[in-house]
Amino acid sequence: NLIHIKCRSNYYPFGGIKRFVFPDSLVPWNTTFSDYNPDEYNSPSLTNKPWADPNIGDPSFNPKWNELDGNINRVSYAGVYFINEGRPLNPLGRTGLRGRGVLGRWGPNHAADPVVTRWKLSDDGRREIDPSTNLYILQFCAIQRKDSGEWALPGGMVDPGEQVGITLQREFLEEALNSLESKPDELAKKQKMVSDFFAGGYEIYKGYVDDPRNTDNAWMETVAVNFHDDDGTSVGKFQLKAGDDAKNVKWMNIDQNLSLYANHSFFVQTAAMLHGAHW
Ligand code: RP5
Ligand code: MG
Ligand code: MG
Repeated sequence: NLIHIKCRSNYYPFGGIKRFVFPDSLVPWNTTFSDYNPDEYNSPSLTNKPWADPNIGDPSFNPKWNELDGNINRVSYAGVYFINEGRPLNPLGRTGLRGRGVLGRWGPNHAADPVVTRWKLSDDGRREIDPSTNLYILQFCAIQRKDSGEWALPGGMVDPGEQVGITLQREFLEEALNSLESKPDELAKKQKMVSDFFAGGYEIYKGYVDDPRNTDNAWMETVAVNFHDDDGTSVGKFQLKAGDDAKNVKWMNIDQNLSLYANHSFFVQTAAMLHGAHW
């Protein structure tokens, strides 16, 4: 079972905010922790953003927690979350910070992560084997995030009413193929390739993400889907180009030394297991 760690580091990644730091044993809400007194942070940059909720207490804000609220999905993959003093409570427990931080939604913020894989090939076109495990080496398409500089999956938020399958394609196009800055003919080619390739996919994770932006009242959730180019003839040979919230993109070898954003290493490990690859 997941225990959140990345959202309990000393500093919140934005706004120079310090989290309340405490031991793992005090993470669950049902453990008594009378000295727990974290700060509250609600990023001012969220005010009047069409994709963000109003503040709690705003008379125009009447969210339907744990439900599909119009076209905004406030249902958690982690099950029913509790509401305390009008605020949703992080299903994994305390994070050391109240408020919603920089996240747009109170409660669950839904994302989708494409885990796009291919085999590592040597110069003569043969699959490379790792000598320590004798297994083929899998590679995944990794982006470097502009916000934290960490390497990550090219994922992003599900827009209200958007099908997750569409989010997966859109985010891959934006972050790994720079679709937002492609010329129309180039864009059409990329979209066609991605929609053909993303027709098959295998869901490897659905649930809470241990994202550094999480707070006591707002958190990330995702659906991670593996799309595998077994013979390297489709996306595997396509020219990658970073775009939108990614500053770099590359094919990264998968093994247990990976250090990725949030709990993305776990998603990538699951893909390696699925294909019987080296880890
Ligand atoms: C992570 O944040 C998700 O797993 C996904 O990769 C990402 C979505 O947020 P943005 O990339 O849009 O910031 O929690
Ligand atoms: Mg994005
Ligand atoms: Mg993103």
